[in-house]
Amino acid sequence: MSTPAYDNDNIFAKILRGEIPSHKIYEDELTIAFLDVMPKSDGHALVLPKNPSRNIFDTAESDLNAVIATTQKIAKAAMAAFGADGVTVQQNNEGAGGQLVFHLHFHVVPRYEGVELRP
Ligand code: DGP
Repeated sequence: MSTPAYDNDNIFAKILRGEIPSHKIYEDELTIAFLDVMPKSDGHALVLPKNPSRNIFDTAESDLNAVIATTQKIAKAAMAAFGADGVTVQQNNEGAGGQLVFHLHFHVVPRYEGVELRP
């Protein structure tokens, strides 16, 4: 299997370059997190490596390690900040895997007892 090349014009690349706005909630040397514009629950956030990678198939292990460490921080913060009862972490790869934006990202979706996710 060969992974298509990284597209510098994807929407998250533009957010990383500051060309379009986002509601940023966390940033460090290697990663960034911001709120999803189509949240499936209150506090739905996305965690990305700053370095370009399309998805799990082409990302460097160092970026993957950094992004999962940040995902843990954001998941814990969601519990505290939003009073969530749990958190779903999701990561989609390629169109068939549900990926719409082709810069690697993890969804951090706070969950609330008795509340269904939005479509
Ligand atoms: P995925 O299907 O895993 O590629 O999820 C892409 C997510 O990106 C989807 O939940 C909606 C979100 N999204 C799309 N465009 C934007 C945008 O311009 N800003 C933000 N913050 N999120 C976006």
